[in-house]
Amino acid sequence: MTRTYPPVSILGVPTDVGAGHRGARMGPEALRIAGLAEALQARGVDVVDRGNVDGPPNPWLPPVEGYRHLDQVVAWNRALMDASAAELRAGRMPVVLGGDHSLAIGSIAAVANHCRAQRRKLRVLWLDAHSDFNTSRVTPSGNIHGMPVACLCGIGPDALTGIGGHVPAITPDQVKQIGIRSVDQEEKRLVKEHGFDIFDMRFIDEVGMKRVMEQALDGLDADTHLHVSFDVDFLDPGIAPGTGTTVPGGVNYREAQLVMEMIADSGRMGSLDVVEVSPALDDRNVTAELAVDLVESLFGKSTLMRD
Ligand code: Z70
Ligand code: MN
Ligand code: MN
Ligand code: MN
Repeated sequence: MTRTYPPVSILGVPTDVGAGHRGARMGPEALRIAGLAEALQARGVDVVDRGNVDGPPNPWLPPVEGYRHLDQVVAWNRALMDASAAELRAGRMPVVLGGDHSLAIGSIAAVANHCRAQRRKLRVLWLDAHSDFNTSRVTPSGNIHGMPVACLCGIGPDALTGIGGHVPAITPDQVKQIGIRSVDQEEKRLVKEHGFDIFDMRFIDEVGMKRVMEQALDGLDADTHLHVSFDVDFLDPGIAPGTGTTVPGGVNYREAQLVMEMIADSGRMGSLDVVEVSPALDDRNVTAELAVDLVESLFGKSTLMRD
């Protein structure tokens, strides 16, 4: 079946205020240079690049009461949430180019509000090496890119948990995490307590990616909006070195393609984040190029033989 896709709006979010390394602020340009818009246009998708959302610079300060750069993270997320909400209202699919993963708070808060307004269900696929479920009390770093899932589930500072006006923005049963292999000690306790589905690398090894994705996508229907939040450290560092916190033992090329193909086949993707590309750590932009290749598969590239 040949699918048609909704029109896409690219939103760049050049920030690393939520990260422990500086450099993800250059991610949006790297993804543009790797040809993201052109690749989707070549697939027949209506794409408009809205340019970058505005936000404050990175002051590079230590954490205060368990949070680094909280005010700056809030400012970036408010700007992104408003920009993304406008695209959703216009019937367009936001494709958000990060930037560090703290931006998922504003991105997903906008999507959650849109789904509530339209009485649609929301499923979040979180593709990441990390669970990003830390709190100010247990965080080893204070970096807010390690906290977005907790904030979205209502655990965190009011300025972030309440950003969309509805607390919690989402509930743990809406989140499926895939590729997880680095969770801090206390964070483990929290994720178990909240009980969302985590398909970690061991489970992927034992069960295989096809069955993992069948479970992660189970129960989607015509009334479900699927949000994909893709942290490139999901991928094995051997194929995706250009990110601040590489973790060995990640998802390989073929597994990653299968993930994207199965999401494409679901026909439900309504919004996407591509985050944590850090060009100064990369090898000739291979990580951004791989991310673009995988986004093409999210838009049906590799399923052509089955048309
Ligand atoms: C660690 C922390 C993280 C991304 C690192 C790391 C979190 N759990 N997330 N890189 N993308 O500091 O909270
Ligand atoms: Mn919609
Ligand atoms: Mn992440
Ligand atoms: Mn990560």
